[in-house]
Amino acid sequence: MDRNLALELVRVTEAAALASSRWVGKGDKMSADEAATSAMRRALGSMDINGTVVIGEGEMDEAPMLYIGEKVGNGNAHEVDIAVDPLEGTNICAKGMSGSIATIAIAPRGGFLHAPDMYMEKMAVGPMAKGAIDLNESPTVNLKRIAEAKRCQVEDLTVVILDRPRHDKIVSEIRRAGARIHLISDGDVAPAIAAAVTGSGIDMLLGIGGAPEGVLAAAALKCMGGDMQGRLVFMSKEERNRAKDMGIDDFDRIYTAEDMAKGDVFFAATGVTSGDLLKGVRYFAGGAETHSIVMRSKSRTVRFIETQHFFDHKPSF
Ligand code: VTB
Repeated sequence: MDRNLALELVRVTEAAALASSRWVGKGDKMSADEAATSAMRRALGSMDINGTVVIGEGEMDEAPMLYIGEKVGNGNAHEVDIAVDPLEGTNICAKGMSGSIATIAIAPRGGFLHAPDMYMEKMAVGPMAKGAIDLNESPTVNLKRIAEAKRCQVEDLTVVILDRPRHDKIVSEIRRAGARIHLISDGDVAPAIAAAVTGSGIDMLLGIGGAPEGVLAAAALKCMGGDMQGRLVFMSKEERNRAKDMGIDDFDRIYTAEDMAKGDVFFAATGVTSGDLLKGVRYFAGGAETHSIVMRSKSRTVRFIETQHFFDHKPSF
């Protein structure tokens, strides 16, 4: 795929971030998500791709735009899978809390795991700990292996976990093991990526979150040479049946980043509210500044891009 797709992807996430950032702290997560989704859909329309949304805003009858199966792009050239979360962390945005981002990833057709909208048990680390993780082992064992791989002490490690009752047991175990914990209210894609950014202060994402968000994180970690494992968590027979309908038959399978994002993968994200990975949108008279990350698995190139937008010369957000 054309390497310039990466820079076009930043335009897509910048548009979504600029549109949704007008809703920061307004207490209206639906409007924030709609703003991000329509801006992303508009920006995708001019891309030189023949894209099919495989991770999106929901099924066709649930979402007006960027629904699973929707065709996006101008239809030229590359036939690709598209995975989007136009506003990852709608609650965070609506409350003006940290860590909401606009995200997109593309892969060759058939490259993404078509994760159903259900939970996934996730473990994500950066390149230094690649090969050291195993979802079949306890958090204590994994922390020891990660510390050994990163040539540090367990006590030096920081683990990001969604602040949910389902994580009480692993939180207690991690505290007993001696590692530090950063509990987040929402948004586990950005911290998973931050685990692969040297100096981020984050070493691992652990716990149960959304499976679609897991595929997006896997795409990013593949681009960065990080490591990730995911295992679907079925909360009902209906969810098992839905997964089966999507071609998933091994319900206990551990998916690696490569399993979830195959081929030449691109990933981009733009900060909406500042967090562990990216700065949020900051306004100035007549414009705004955005902070994005964009990368490609083939080159392993990771770019952080600060962009100044001047609304007199482009659509205002
Ligand atoms: C997870 C997480 C997401 O929503 O899906 C979470 O992966 C929902 O978890 O990043 P609960 O059902 O326990 O609320 C996010 O935090 C935001 O979409």
